[in-house]
Amino acid sequence: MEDVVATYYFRPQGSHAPEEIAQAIADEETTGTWTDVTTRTAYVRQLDGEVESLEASGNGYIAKIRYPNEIFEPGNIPQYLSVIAGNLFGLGSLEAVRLLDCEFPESLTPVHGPKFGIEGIRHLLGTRERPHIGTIIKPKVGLTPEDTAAVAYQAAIGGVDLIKDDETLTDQEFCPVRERLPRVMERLEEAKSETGHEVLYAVNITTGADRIVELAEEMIELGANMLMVDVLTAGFSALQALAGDANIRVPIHVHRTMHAAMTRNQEHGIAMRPIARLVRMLGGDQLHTGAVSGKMHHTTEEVQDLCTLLRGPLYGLKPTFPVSSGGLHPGKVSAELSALGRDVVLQAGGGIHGHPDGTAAGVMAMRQAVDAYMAGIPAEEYARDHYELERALNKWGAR
Ligand code: CAP
Ligand code: MG
Repeated sequence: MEDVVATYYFRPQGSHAPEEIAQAIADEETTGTWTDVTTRTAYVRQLDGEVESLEASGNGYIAKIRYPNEIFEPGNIPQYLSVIAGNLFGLGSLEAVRLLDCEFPESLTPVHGPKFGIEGIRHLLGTRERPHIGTIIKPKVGLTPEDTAAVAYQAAIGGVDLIKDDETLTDQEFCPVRERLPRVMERLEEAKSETGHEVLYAVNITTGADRIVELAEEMIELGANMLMVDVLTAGFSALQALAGDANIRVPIHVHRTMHAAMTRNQEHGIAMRPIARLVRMLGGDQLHTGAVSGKMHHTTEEVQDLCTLLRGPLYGLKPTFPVSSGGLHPGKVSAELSALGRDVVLQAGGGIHGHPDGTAAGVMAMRQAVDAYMAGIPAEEYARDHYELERALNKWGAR
């Protein structure tokens, strides 16, 4: 059976030789420890990790480590992570180490993947190829269920495809989810009777592992047409349980809050790439990838690479819809689409609700910016006869 190959960047501590360090990672994550032990018998050594390649890179080195297939329990993602992203990060002989990627063979790839994926979501909304527009209810927290629903209604009549809770809004006293959800769905139905458009509302069900599936099923009973989960704070197992549940037949929007604690430092931590790979394997229908022109720290290449990973071939799994988000507004649409292509969700919170003429106008301005891009017309030129876009560009600029 094919093995698992993990790629690490590392910088040795002091005078440790890179070969020694790479082997120390391989040993620590398979059959070794800091010293030799008499109990590491010949048959156990068949499970040794192996340094497949090692080369100098920047201030450090890049090593590919091959982990035998047999040390992974098929489908047990927490255990996978305990191997590929476990004790190695604490080794004193390392000054810094970053997990850059990890490729799992098909035998270790949980079968489900996204239930809907890009085509499935496009089918739900009746869109063929244009980018989707998403918004996040803002302010992040504090609105009552009624006011949340009113904001959702405004976004829906403006032409949005997706509305989501923000990553910190769940089931607080000021906005109980069992009151918020039905009110939002009611207002979306009202908007649909006026526009004819379906709108997805990703209700944030991030909660403890002991209740998340039950809560998800209850939300679907209450009319939810999409779920949202903060995958790093809830845990990969939460996503695996939701996506693997046959009773959950709505798309899952995956937020990645807390990722920057691991992904931001280019020398130490876990790159977004292995996280994105796991989210797609585990069934995330949409995943935040960052924005090439937004407020968060990203490089264009990094975001493009994530989109390629999420949309490209992976053991026949459906593609995950990349979500470009974080500081976006209509003036940034062209930069995002030029870099990421059309199979992307452009998601804006402040860039929609901060429009001078309100939420609906903000969505219209985003849609007009997308239409301009699709027609090959510069946004500033298109704005001359598209009022909402003109007002947005006047406020935030055209890039
Ligand atoms: C964006 C957002 C998203 C970020 C997350 C926020 O709001 O709702 O959580 O996009 O970052 O709370 O900042 P704005 P990332 O549109 O108002 O910036 O997508 O990089 O995970
Ligand atoms: Mg947010």
